[in-house]
Amino acid sequence: MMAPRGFKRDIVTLPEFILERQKDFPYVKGDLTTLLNDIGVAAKIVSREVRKAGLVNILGEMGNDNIQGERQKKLDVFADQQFIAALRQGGVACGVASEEQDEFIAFRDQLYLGHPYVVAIDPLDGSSNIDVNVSIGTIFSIYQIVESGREACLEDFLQPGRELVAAGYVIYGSSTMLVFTTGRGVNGFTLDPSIGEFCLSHENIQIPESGPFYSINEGNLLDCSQGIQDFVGWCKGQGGGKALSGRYIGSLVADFHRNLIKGGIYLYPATTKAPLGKLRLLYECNPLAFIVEQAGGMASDGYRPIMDYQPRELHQRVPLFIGSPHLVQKAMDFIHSEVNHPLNG
Ligand code: FDP
Repeated sequence: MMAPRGFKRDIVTLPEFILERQKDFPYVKGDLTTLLNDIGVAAKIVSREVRKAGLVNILGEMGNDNIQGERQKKLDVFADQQFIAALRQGGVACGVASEEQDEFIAFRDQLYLGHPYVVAIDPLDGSSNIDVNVSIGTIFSIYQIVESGREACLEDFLQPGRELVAAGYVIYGSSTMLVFTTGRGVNGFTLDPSIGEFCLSHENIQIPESGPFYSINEGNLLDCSQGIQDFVGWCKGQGGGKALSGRYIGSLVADFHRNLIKGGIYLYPATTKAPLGKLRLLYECNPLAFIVEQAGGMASDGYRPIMDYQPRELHQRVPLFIGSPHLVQKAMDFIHSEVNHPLNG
């Protein structure tokens, strides 16, 4: 139906936005559009469950451990199932790797052969915060398969971040937001519960060059290298500079989102107990690195860009320094100035 003359609606929904941008990707004939919409629908279903979690007594542990050795919460399992089902039903992805699953899943039905995408997903990040009503999130990344016309295999998932076609996250916070990039800037959509649609609310997000926040689990600091300890000291104003504010929610998506909008750095460095840090390259670091670079920021392991890693395994971990370029560079300067670091020899 035509809109009346002179009438201009002031909202743009996620499907409208994606459709409008489809012309940026003529080679995929709308498949990416379908895929992003499928993720958007699953996100709405998960958001609905997160919102009523306390009411329907869905909270609590399921009793089994995932591959990371963490206790799975019921909502993790629910979110995992929802996203996998949405991707399978959508018929555009030929496989999915989930942080909650040991192995990737290849959709083997004939229907999926020839479909060009695989998806890596962390269905519910920050799960230790579920029971205490703190923001949690979903992180997703989309790759084209390496060789078309066959079923998904491991090499399709083990591609460097530079090969990402799209990545995004959903934050279930004071409102539910979906933020994504297809390599042409970063846009954010807020779920309007009254119409059940993600509406464009943050167009072309740019991270500030520097910012007021540093985010680290300081409980680990004494297990970190001297360079990291010195950098955190610098963040606190040691050396005479202005102190930053410490903010650490303990939900990566929420900490990342705040710093993306307001400026800051999030770091999860190597520690003596976790020499590769805690966060996963495929499910967490690569997608957020793609987003932050698209927004003008930086993501590094302290030495090289996260996006340049050649992944070796699905659940690989990597140290992460991500956020405003000035602050990430500063962290790297401290790390590089450390004399006894094994990589500085
Ligand atoms: P969680 O274990 O609750 O799922 O990678 C997962 C993650 O949360 C991140 O969301 C979060 O930033 C980090 O771990 C918190 O780890 P610490 O408790 O070690 O700080």
